[in-house]
Amino acid sequence: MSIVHEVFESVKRRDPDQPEFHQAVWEVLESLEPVLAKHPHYADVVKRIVEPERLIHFRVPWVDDSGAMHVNRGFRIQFNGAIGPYKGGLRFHPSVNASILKFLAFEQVFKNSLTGLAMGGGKGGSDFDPKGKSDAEVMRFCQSFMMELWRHIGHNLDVPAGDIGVGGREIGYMFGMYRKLRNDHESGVLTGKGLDYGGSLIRPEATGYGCVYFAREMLATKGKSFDGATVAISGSGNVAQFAAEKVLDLGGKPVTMSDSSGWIHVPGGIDRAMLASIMDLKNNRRGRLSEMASMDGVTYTAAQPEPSLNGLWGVNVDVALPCATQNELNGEEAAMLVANQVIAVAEGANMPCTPEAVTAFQNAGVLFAPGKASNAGGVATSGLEMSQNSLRLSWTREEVDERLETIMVNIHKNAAAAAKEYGREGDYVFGANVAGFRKVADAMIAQGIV
Ligand code: NDP
Ligand code: 2IT
Repeated sequence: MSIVHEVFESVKRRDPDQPEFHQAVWEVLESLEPVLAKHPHYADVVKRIVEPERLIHFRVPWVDDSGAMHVNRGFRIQFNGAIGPYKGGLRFHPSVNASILKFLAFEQVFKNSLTGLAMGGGKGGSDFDPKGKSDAEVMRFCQSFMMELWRHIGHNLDVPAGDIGVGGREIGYMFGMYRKLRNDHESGVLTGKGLDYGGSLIRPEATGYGCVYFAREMLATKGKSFDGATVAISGSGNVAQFAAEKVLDLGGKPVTMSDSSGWIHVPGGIDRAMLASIMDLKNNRRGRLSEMASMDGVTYTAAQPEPSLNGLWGVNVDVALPCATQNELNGEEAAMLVANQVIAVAEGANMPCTPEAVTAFQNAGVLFAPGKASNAGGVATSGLEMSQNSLRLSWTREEVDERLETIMVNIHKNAAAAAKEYGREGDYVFGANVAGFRKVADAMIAQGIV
């Protein structure tokens, strides 16, 4: 049995109940087979790289507005710190468990390496559901979460940020409690902060903008662009909103968005005014997309339980940007996009396409960007926020955006070059895995067996 198969079998044997983690690990290991054939000295690294350095699991008790007590689970996975402090978001969603957070933390290791910045990989979160909770309940939950997490993080140790269910509001509450417990204004301990207390301009926009910059680079390799292109976007949260904004900036036409209850189709295109009302609905009123159903030019379709296919992926578009959650686009849905001659698919979310979907796109010659490359703009700009915190300076919007764009262009270039080096031209999955792996692996070898 080859080393990668041996390692994969041991991952499955040790944690048989972690399917998302297996999926993320296999996607990387599969790419490493030809690398190990050429560089056998990486074998020991591969055995170590699939095991988190540290996994923290804690109780998060909190009291709701009626006085009733609830207990949630809190986690932080410090997966790999070889090239920098652990870095990665916190997710608050009822589906959160060790498998999902280990998959996310594992992906983060390679993603952060691709940014070229000194950041290791981590992820955390809770099975807490912020939906329908009052601000005061969210605040008490965040405070309780931080009452344990604070002892495990620090600006040189581990720097959390947002992810699903964690945005500016939650980061603010967590930063406040961290500052109180530490008695220290350690601004670099969290990223995604408000602008008044150490946040960076462009961090809210960065993941969506970065995804579109990456897709633009892929399209350019085929002489295409966003100008006049129709674009299917899923999700309507942080990543989806700013992906839509950048598509508009580049002359494209976003025609869909979704939440977990359903999706909207706007054949005439979601324009800036409609996007502004979606942002207000989601970020301020915390409502549902179904509220858009009565608007002119909008068709709303309620989500159907699986195995129904998501009709959003049946809309005829040039580009698809899945920006909601893992495994939201399966092989059959990919076949619908292929049948409509989609040109490019760039993952704004983490692992939104199932392995069958990825294979369908690649077999059809569709340009396909894996999330660890195309959504790296968020964490890259978190890295820029950390730099500004260390400098005690704030860069302008233009300066941060320019650095973000340069980073995305470089990730595209490096992933394409690594693919080409192994005769896999145009295979961004392979290229991103190999380019991300090499830096971490070389750092791990240099630091000895630790
Ligand atoms: P938000 O919480 O802001 O938005 C999430 C969106 O996805 C919402 O529209 C939500 O709908 C939808 N969604 C979430 N879970 C499900 C589900 N199980 N089924 C259907 N729809 C779902 O999160 P973000 O926009 O920040 O994150 C979206 C994706 O991007 C995630 O995969 C995240 O890991 C990834 N990502 C985020 C980065 C960031 O900087 N924020 C950086 C890189 C990647 P509803 O409100 O109904 O739940
Ligand atoms: O998945 C991700 O890259 C994020 N949620 C962002 C992490 C970060 O530290 O900004």
